Amino acid sequence: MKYFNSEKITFKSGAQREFLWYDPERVVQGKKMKDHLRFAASYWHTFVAEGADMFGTGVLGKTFGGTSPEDIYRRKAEAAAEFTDLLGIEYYCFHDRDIAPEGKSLSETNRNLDELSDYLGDIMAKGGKKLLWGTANLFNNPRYMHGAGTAPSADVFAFAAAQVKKAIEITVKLGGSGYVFWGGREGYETLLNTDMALEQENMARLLTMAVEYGRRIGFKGDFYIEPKPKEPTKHQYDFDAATVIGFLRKYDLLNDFKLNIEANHATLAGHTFQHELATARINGVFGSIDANQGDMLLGWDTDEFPFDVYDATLCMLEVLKAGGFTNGGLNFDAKIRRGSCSLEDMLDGYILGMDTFAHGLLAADAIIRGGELDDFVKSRYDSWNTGIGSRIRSGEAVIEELSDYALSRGDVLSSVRSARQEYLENVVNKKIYECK
Ligand code: XUL
Ligand code: CO
Repeated sequence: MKYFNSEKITFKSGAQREFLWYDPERVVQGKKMKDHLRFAASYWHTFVAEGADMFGTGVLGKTFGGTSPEDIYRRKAEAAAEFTDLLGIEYYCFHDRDIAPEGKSLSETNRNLDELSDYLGDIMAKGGKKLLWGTANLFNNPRYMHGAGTAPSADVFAFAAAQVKKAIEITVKLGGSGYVFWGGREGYETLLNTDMALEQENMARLLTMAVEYGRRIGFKGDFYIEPKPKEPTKHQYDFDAATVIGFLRKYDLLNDFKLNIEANHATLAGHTFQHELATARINGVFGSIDANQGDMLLGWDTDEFPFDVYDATLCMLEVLKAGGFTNGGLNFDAKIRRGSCSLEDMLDGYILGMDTFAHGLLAADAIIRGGELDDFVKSRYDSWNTGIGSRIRSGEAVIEELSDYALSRGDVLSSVRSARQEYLENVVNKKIYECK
């Protein structure tokens, strides 16, 4: 069965659809490009969402010719296998509800999930595709209108826990290397009706139970939290990387979780993508990435396919500095615009994103090899390696000593050097322009 009208997409093939930068077998820093980038297809945007928005219904059917729910979900799985094959993408990610329909009861839903995940797992494994991560959709169904792990109702919390348990089982069954928590409705609209302390404690309880269960049934991959500051709630508890790290530390979960950083969520939080990645890296919790980009003129999560090579370069610089992905990868949590209403437009979207990140990887590699940025940062902080700087760092210096030092030293303005931002920005541009 063929769902997409396209030939296989390869590097500089001269065909109508080709990669200009993504050359999977090309070796960069001793590793193949495909292994640096570990691209994944997001099941929800690619094989489920039909382009509905607040003002209109779907414009691009995703039943793939199926008629009954069972048939439709099987065809989605077949389409996923074909689509990832056409692009040479090795990984995929899903929510439980993306891959099987909800039944009339939780047990019927779980049965649907068992059957359809078997079908999906087999068909993907046959094509050599691997599950990057699974997750539970704890935000769509009306029962979660006030949250799931942070719901005011203990019954809703228990239902969410049951869903997480099952989603972890499916992830393990399909050999997933990660499990994501994105707090869909874990936040609040107004504090007038909210016990923020209890809600956050309960969230920590759910995460603790999930980790304990996952490890007990043999999950060896990484658990991730995906920060996002707002939307759908006015305030999401997992606001940004720093907030999540503080939360994990408070509830003694820092060793159990890494972060899944999403570009558009970073910008919604008022940060750059690079900032969020660097925060994760320096705190030892860099894990995986949801690759997309937002529209700076809009205040919501537009989930566009990334075309900003500059941002992708700084992202890949962080990834390389973090030592690369282990269990994580670049998941395209991205959708084509509603006006792009053919299935093949999705191929163009992925090509756009994959080429952008391939270019970013090459530019980041060139920045590292050139060494200008590293050298500059090193020399900018060189006063910390000798004299008073090293005494402060080692903890030997007390505040009286610093006072005596400052009094004897006189004005320190002469030790202040230029930050040379524009020089460094020129270096980055040059690497982006020159890399091939
Ligand atoms: C929503 C979002 C999700 C998560 C998975 O903004 O990013 O799709 O990645 O639940
Ligand atoms: Co995401």
